[in-house]
Amino acid sequence: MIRWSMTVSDTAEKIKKMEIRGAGRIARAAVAALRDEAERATAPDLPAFREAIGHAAGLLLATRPTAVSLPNAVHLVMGSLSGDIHSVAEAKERFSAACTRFITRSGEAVDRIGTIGARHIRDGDVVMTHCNSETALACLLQAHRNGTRFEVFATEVRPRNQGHLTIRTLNDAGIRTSFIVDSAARYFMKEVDLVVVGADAVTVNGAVINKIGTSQIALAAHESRTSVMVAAETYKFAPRTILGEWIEIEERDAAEVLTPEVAASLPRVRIRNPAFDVTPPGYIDLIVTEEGAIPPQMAYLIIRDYLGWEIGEFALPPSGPGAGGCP
Ligand code: RI2
Repeated sequence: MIRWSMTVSDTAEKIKKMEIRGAGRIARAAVAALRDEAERATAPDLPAFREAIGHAAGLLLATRPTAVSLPNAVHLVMGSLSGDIHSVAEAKERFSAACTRFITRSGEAVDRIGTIGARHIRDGDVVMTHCNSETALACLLQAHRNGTRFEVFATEVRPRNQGHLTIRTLNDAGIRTSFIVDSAARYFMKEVDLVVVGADAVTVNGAVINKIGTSQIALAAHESRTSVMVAAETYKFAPRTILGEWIEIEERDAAEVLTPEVAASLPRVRIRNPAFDVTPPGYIDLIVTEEGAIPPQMAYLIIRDYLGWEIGEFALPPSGPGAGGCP
């Protein structure tokens, strides 16, 4: 089978420019690029191989700061290069297998979330979605395949208009859809039974970081007692938040919002363009993961039981007398 191979720098550039976008796709593309890089590598020995892959991983990690699927995926596959390895050939084999495993599992996770999430969509429901999440869409598409009759309100998603991708998918699947500007979300919320969105990151307290505007929609849903369901693979949960680290919210180029010419004519106006916002756990009813649906308050368990230690993002301090901790 011929596999399309892209260099790490090509992939990094495409992620930065959002030609490759969506938290899950970014993670899979980064891992696929690392796998290709490893297969092509001509490093003379193991330290040189590890260094080359580490450097490539660094380039990918520097592309977009918010979606933790990216560092989680990279750390997960980089873990396969630690421990006893005796040759470059063995390292390549282990690394390639780890990358393929991640890509396969990531795809399977989306399917399983679709199956579970679809069960929360009932006949006659009106569903609102925001941005373009393949995981959220998996729930809608599966519900449609199950024969559930429902309709969707999809937002435009300024400034990058990812809503256009969403309505294309919904249209092609034959799902009745209304396309609305972002600011119409509250106006229509009284007609909506369920909000379904994806996630770029989930913190230890169950807050969800997703496309800018998600928290306003969740607030409007909360006000009108509409349920909010988040579709998120376990590798979107952020172990580092256990250690008190914050998730950085990416602020993108002002040119996405106003053309440079218009911006230049408004010297006293500052353009702000955050790509994501934070929805507090109190506005979320359910997070559907491939391990099952959980209330946001259970985010810690997902990190502890399915993710954190495997990724190795946090090491427990050594135990025993005199070994760190409080005096
Ligand atoms: P899936 C996207 O970010 C959106 O915020 C979307 O909700 C989220 O990633 C999750 O997407 P962006 O890349 O992984 O458009 O579910 O900034 O596809």
